Amino acid sequence: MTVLIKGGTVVNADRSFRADILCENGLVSAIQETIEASKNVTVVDAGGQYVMPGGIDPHTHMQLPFMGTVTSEDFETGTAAGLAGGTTMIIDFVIPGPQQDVMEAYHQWREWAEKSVSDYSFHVAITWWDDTVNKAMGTLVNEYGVNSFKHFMAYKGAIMADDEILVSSFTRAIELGAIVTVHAENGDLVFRLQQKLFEQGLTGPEGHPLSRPPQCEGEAANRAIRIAEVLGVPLYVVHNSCRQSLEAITRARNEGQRVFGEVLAGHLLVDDSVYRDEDFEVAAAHVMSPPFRSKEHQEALWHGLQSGNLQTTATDHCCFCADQKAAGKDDFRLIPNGTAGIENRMEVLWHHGVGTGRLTMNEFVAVTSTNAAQIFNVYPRKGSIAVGSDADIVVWDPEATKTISAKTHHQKIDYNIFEGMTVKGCASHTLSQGKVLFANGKLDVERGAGRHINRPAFAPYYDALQRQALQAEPTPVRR
Ligand code: DUC
Ligand code: ZN
Ligand code: ZN
Repeated sequence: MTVLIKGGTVVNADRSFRADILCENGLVSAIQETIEASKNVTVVDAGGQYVMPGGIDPHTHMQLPFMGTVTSEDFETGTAAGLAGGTTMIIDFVIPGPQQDVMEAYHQWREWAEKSVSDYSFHVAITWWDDTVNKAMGTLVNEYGVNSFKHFMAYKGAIMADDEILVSSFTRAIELGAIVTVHAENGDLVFRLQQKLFEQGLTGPEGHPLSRPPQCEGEAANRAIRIAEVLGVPLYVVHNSCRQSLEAITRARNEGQRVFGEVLAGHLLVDDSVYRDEDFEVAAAHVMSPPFRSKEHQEALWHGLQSGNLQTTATDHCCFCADQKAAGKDDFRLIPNGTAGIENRMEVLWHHGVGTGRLTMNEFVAVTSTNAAQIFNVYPRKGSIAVGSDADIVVWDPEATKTISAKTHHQKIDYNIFEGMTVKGCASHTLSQGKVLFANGKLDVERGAGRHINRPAFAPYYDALQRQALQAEPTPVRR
């Protein structure tokens, strides 16, 4: 399929310019002020619209077995919903169970993802440690295009990584040229607070945020940052929800440390009053970790994004329907954690970010696509409209308005955390691999058309290796 996107303004992270774009064989083949349409070319009229790199959501959980159930959204429906909102690539997570063989888990997730309709890649979680895990990390980096490893500092008794695991895994990541990521919440504290609140009779979803205060997140973020600092490994902190973790990241960045921070669209726009809703279904629908926070935290997160101390936006798309959330009717600790958002991330960010003047259009592209591509090493194949890049493109209509609702969204979940929000600016067309898969409200996708995207290792971290060598061979004091 050859597609010509005509009449639009190209918006990349670094600049905007008027140009037509030709897409052939899945790639951008030409960008010129005017390209004439030849025969057999599909023309997308982008007059009055912006043409931007397709969104990259670096944090999703499709088809995740979690808390006794499996998310309602799988890789096919989830990537399709992403396309409807302008997102053309996800980075999902392989999460081995405690003691599960890491390679076995990896192959299982790869098989599940084969039905994706757009491109995908995987972070791999390190949930336990022994020599086989150490070896698997090497195999994943050297043979399977994995360059990022995730660590859950919460979920005690399940997938939590304690400090010993963090130190082992971070050390291995340095040798391999991989980046490490953390879900930063102090799992021991959360466990203790959950127990205490439940014993005090607080069994409903309002207990969820109380059991996971911002201090738990700030402590864990700071701990991971300091461990990463000592070992010299680059660190990416996922879903920062509060001032405390943002401050830890900002401090470290000011000290010259290579630390990156992600923020979810939900954490920017939904506040913690939802947990006090009298309808259990509504309150439970918002149970995710870390929880939604007060407006003061939201404001801090916007500032983090504006200042560049937070570089990426994601969704933690992790869908559970009301019947699944009901597992925690009498005990908030059993409500499966997760909310949706892949379809709405870009439009709510545009409306509340670009529409309010908090972000420029170029910054919008940076935080929805380019920065993730650079941090996770798929740039400029992804995250840029350039000759030779993948033709993953969103045509953005800045004048279109839409009211978000679970009744009309494509996400496979019966609730939308942005329900009733009217946004101005949304995707009119989304192209993946040079094919128009979403146009004017309609999806036209092919199961299995998505590809696994290899992400090569980074250049060796020489300074970290040197520092380690110095630590390994300290100079004794002559006495
Ligand atoms: N948080 C969630 O809300 N769901 C999945 C995993 C996570 O960390
Ligand atoms: Zn998480
Ligand atoms: Zn997550």
